[in-house]
Amino acid sequence: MFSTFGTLATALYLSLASGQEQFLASVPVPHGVDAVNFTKLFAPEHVFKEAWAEKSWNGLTTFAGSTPLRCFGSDAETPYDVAVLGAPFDTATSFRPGARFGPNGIRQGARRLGVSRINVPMKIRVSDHLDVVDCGDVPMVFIDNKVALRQLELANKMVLKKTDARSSGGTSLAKDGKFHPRVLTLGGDHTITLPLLRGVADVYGPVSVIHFDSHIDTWKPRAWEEGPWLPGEEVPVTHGSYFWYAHNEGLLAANNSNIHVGIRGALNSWEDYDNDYDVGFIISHADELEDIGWKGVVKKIRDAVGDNPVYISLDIDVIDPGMAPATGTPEIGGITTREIKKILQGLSGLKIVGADIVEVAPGYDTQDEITQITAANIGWDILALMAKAPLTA
Ligand SMILES: [Mn+2]
Repeated sequence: MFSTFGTLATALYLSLASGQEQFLASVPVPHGVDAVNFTKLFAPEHVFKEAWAEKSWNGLTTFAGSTPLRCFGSDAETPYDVAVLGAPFDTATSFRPGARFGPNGIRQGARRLGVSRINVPMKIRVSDHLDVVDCGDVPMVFIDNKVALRQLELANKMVLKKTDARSSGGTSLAKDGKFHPRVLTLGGDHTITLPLLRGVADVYGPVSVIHFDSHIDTWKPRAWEEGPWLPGEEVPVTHGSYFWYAHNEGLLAANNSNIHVGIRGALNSWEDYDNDYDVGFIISHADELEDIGWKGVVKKIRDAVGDNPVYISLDIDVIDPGMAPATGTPEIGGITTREIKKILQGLSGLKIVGADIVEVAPGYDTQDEITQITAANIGWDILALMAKAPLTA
């Protein structure tokens, strides 16, 4: 009933707006509703609030129907618990670019989800616990990666230094003893995780990272002597080396308390794994799901991170390219969407201080937006995990 009503109302609204008032007379009015009510219902104070107006295909597309906010402008003082940030950046990628369009692709994939709808497997309604807002995309320049990553770092830190909307009481995990908002970032290529980790480590100290990916991303950058850069110049970070930098900056928790899940990418040498261990990770390979199942993988993750503050970083290429083809560096033999949901459910209770979903490149997606829908659902599940566990010590 609502959709017929909505379509009719839209036609009437448009006709009113264009001054074709005589059109009104020719349109049959649904019983009990007159034309005056239509214009009333379209008043700005109703448009984004009334149930009939919040159809998944109309209105302003934010992540899972979260509240749109000018977080760095006129709404900077508004409190909230979780900020969704878009990071439209793909100029440090090694193969197919396109992830700069990821944030809006993931929002598009999230149109049927809602922060105020019940996540059935997670058994929770996020909005009962958290005020989630969508801050839109952080401006990131495309001509200088250092500047772009710095822009994201500053935006993320601006959000993190705020006080949250619904402090849960108890002792905060944060070093300053206060409760701060959490950030769910929509990438963007994976390089963005470095500036984001700088933000959370600033607030909580070194964090345990649960890294879902088909690649380890801990590669040691080649020395400048081997590269094209000028003597003395810092070797630029890429979407394959940001964890190496994060470790060197002291952002990661101690060895063995960070974990890669879903790994299957090729290596240049077995020494890459020695280096990976030195950066602080243990590995759960994608094949392991066949041997120990999702429960075994969950156990391995929980054993690794313990009670530490946890940051989740998920490269969409962890999912099999049959289910998530739209990404820069696809690898076959990945995790299914059902498996990732079970693994995420298994992380219930962990203190998730922040998260990102990266490497979604909508240009390579199928017309039915399968990758964007997958990424969006993973983000929705991560919000559920945040809602389940307040950041108390
Ligand atoms: Mn990857």
